[in-house]
Amino acid sequence: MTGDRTFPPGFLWGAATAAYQIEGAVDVDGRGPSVWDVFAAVPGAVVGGASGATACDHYHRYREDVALVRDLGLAAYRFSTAWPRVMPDGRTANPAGLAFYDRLVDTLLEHGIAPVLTLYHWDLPQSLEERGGWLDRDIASWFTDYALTVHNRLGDRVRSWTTLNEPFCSAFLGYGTGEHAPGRRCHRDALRAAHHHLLAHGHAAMALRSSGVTDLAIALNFSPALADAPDHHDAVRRFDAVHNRFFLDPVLGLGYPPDLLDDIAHLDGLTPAVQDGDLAVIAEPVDWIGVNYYAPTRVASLPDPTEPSNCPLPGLRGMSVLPPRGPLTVTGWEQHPDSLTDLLVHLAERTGKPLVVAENGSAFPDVVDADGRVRDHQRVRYLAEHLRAVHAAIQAGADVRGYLAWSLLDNFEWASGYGPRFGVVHVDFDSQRRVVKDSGRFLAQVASRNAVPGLGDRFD
Ligand code: IFM
Repeated sequence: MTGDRTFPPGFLWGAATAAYQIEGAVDVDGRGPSVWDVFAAVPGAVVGGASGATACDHYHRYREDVALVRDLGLAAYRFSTAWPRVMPDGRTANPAGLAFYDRLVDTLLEHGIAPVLTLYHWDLPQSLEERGGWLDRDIASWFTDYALTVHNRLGDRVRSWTTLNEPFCSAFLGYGTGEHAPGRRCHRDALRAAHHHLLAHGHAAMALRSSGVTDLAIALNFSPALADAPDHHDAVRRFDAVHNRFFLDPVLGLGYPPDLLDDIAHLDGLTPAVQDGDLAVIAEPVDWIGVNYYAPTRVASLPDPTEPSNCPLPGLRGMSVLPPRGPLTVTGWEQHPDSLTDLLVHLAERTGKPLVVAENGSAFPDVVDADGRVRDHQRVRYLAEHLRAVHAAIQAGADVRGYLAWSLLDNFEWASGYGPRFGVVHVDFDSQRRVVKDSGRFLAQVASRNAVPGLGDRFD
């Protein structure tokens, strides 16, 4: 096509999922309960009273799902292992649980698909939550033992290891706002939980390194703050500190940002949790940063810098979060691909590390047409625009090595249940029938040509 934007040779194309969102089989082969099983059973916690009990039944249908990845021509598949499947009580290995990931990895490799393994995508074993969960500092060693157990079993075949996915969500939404499992609502605790996530990352990263891992990452969710005028600069700074730099800077060896520590000092939550030597552990170098990007956040400063924010993140004051601007996705997120370009360019400069877009995607109201096709034009457009944005970042010098679309399958979208569909493959949750959407065909075409069509080019 005339306006093709070609990616560097070897650019990694793939799709991503997470265990609790797709596996189902929550009480099969010895899996123990996770915080999400317990949270989803609380009335009102999840839209429609839904849970991941069945989800996409991927536990039983993984061969079919891997075949889909192959049919899409994707070279990589990012998935997470479920801690409560591997260690039902969080501490004791379950051979049947490990055997599932053995089968999954072997099937991926049989099809020539590179496994990109994430160790933690929010499904903490409930028994560990009952011992304090992410509020207990010992979780750093519990997580490290789990990481080594998985690595001992799969390390001969899995090259790419990611410790945590989006600790922002499991700490702040799980322990601060209560929107996610375990549903606690205390900002002081959320800060402590966040530090323990990073500490667990650092300890596990060191242990994995010692075990020979040479492809190690953490996946962070970034939301760039946008303001209409320069006099709202302080709102941008405050939001960026809590949402983005809180997690990135310690991983880079920069410690917690001083301005963040000032902003959250009144909560007295973070500093008491940090012990001597912690920041050195968290600074264990990673090989790449997983960049999860969906949307920016619009912000404005408040005249009184001590006034509480309407955004319930720990410590946010003196600023407000403004409504997103259309066109929006089903989850109400603004579509703003330029923010992805800016983010990647900024992260490349700030981190000096290779980047992989480990998640990016959109939910729209998909319909299976009478002819069996899902014409999800809005998602095709979102994908095309965001891929052009990634390409623009590469052109501007960012070392972006891959793009893993969120998600391979429609799945359990946490507190939103099964409403928002993020998949490039449609799932009928009654029949478990999979249908590749037009967006899946589009992604396949992009992957096979290693190029995204230009603005004027049509995709049919
Ligand atoms: O579904 C989630 C995923 O688990 C983590 N990142 C954002 C996605 C969409 O909300």
